[in-house]
Amino acid sequence: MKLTMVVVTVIWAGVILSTLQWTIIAGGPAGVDTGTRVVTRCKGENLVLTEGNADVPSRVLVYRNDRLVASTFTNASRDLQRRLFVDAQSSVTLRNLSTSDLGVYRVEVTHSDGSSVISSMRLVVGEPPEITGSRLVVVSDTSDLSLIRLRCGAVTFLGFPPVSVIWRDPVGQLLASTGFSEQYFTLDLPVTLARPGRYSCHLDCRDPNDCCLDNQSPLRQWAQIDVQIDKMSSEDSVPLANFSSLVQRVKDLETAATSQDCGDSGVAAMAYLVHRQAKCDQLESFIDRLSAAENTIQNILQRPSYSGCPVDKGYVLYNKRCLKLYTIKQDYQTARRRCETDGAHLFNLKSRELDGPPLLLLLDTMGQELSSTLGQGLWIGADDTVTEGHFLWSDGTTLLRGSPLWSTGQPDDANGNEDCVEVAQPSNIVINDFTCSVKLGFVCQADIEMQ
Ligand SMILES: [Ca+2]
Ligand SMILES: [Ca+2]
Repeated sequence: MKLTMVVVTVIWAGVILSTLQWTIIAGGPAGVDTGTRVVTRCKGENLVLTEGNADVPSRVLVYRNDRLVASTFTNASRDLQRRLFVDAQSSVTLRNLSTSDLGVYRVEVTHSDGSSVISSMRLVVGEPPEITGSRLVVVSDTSDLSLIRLRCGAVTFLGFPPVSVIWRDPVGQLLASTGFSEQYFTLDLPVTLARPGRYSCHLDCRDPNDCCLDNQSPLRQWAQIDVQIDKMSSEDSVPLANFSSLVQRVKDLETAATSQDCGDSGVAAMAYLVHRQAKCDQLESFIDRLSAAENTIQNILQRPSYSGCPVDKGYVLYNKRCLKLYTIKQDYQTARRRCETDGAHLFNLKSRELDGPPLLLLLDTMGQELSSTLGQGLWIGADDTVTEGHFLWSDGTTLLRGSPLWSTGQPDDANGNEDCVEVAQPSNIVINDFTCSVKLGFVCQADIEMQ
């Protein structure tokens, strides 16, 4: 499933990176083909293939995948019947789009003066996701003592472009899903890091270009679950939710232990003493557990929050890294300043093992992938602009020339003009020194406090 998602998002990345506009350039008598543009619409929408012009009599031919499907003189037939219209003003409209409509459309408009315009577009038809029931549900799975797994779904079809699920923790921090299996997006919370309280999930479809989902769709609503966290794992653990009932229990035991209910006979007195001893032992055990529960509560109250990830600026926590991807390409210095405006810095990718997975998760979530070509990667926060050959990370620490992160033969300071560092993924994640003035996408990182 993961592989399928990656493949689909890669295709989609290609689509959104293409110009969505439909460019027409009037040509000479022979006509000019202006190249194929990609246009995306959602299923059920209408698409104007060409605007008409009532003032200039013209003849229109419409082709799909090089087959003539309609013209000024003939109505569309077969699957395009009563949906593809060429009207008297020579405008061409395709209504109520279905997924089978995707393909390359070419429209040839020949005017009465002999001039003509040829334009073509590749139509991509998006589809909304589908779920079981009318809205998302979220459930928790605590079968693993060290991990709370929240599951959000059930998504029977991810849609195209595929949606993902984003999570909100009890303090409003946004978290990316950590997986997807059996129709559910998952969020794994290590018990030691999780916060008790309300977690929510919803389909991550903030940009209308990202998925085909109506703004009013109930699928957009947050699904919520209250998570209680039991910090103790032994058999004597005391769920915090039971804290008040535990206090009551101790009070009851104290009352019982101090009551003076001596029987008349020796046997009764002995039975009373045994019973009382048992009660006292039980009381002690409960007091121990009560004090352990108090300590746990203190620890939770004193725990520093992993605050500082500026959610309001679009940063999201990926595996303990607070990151944001900028797809609009900038030269290195502009990218650096952009991050700084956010109170962040260019991403310090110091460890392939620790920083690589959050980077790939960020890209996957954004429907992007890391370029396999050096020179087309993403700017990260390292450069040798101060002293040639001495690379520094944006936090001032040294990036060694012998670091295993470098691609083979790098850094090479090609043409004596490569002082900034990009990340790419020919097979493994690698870094390369590159020309700072080249415009690349980039990743910003905000420093956050983890416990
Ligand atoms: Ca250099
Ligand atoms: Ca280089």
